[in-house]
Amino acid sequence: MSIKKKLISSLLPILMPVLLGGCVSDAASGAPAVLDTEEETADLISIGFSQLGAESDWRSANTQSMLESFTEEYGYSMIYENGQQKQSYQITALRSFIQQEVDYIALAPVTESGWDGVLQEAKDAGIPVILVDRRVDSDKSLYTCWLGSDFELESRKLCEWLDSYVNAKGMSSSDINIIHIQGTMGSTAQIGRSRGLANSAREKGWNILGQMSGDFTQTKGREVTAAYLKRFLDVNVVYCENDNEAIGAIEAIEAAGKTAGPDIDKGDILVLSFDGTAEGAKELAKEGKIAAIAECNPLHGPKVRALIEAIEAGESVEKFNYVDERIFSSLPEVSEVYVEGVLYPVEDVE
Ligand code: GZL
Ligand code: ZN
Repeated sequence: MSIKKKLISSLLPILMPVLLGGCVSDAASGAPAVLDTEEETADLISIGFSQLGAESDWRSANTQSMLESFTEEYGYSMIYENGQQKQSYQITALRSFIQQEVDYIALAPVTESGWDGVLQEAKDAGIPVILVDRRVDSDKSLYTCWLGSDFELESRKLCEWLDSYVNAKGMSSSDINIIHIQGTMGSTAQIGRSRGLANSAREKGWNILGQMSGDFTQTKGREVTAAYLKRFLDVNVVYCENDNEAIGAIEAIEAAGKTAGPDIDKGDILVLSFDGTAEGAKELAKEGKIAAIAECNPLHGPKVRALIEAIEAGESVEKFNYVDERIFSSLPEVSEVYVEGVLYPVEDVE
């Protein structure tokens, strides 16, 4: 129940008798009257959740985590809307939540720009907005807080892994020829994972032969990789911005008669990925067809609920809240990566 509703409902039992001309305490004994109000039917907190789509295994896990974290037994009623990766659908969903006077809005925005108007409407309606997973470029005053990943850190971990692996294989950075399959353009995950690769490639001296969006899907990941393999015969690394693109890329590599594998010094193509959610991708990583995965943790539900509970309790919450994430590989050459002064162990694929 929102703070507003809680206040009214807590005052009601006291005000009601007065309002009805009764008195708050029993005149004879002076003891406070035991108001026989109905057993307080726990008034559920309503939350509208605008999810951006269902494009990937990560997204499905994220949706599942949110839905199972906001059930009646936790005291919530959730309205879930799938935006099908269209911002206009998400904005329509937010407007319907505002119309229904939900207590909270959770928004996983497909891309960062274009939210100022509807976020202002939510603010004017007094409905706190919690951003989940990706961010918006709107003014920070238009949302209560955000929970998600440090996408550029995910990328730096994977790039440090690649740098160590190339050295372990006795190759030089100038031998590295990367095709870069980007995520949904303009999404926070794509922005961070692309910036991380661009900075690392420049610092290490890798070659990026081409980059194009695979929209975080297997189909487009396969199509873009197939097109690039026709154009560039010396590709030896495919950097995919999520598991589903990596699965598609490996299909394209094998369809082209090449090998996705660890022996980059013997003509294999090394595939790198993000998420570590899709079972298929974890299997491929166990086989070494995906060389390393930077984990992207989709299980935001319990953390979003904890944020709302803190807000309900009148506590202040951090504006930006990060989830912890690991790096996985089944290849033995690299046991840890060092990024901005922090050591991250490379964990075996689960
Ligand atoms: C990252 C998330 C990305 C995943 C993709 O937090 O926004 O979107 O990495 C998903 O799998 O489609
Ligand atoms: Zn992440």
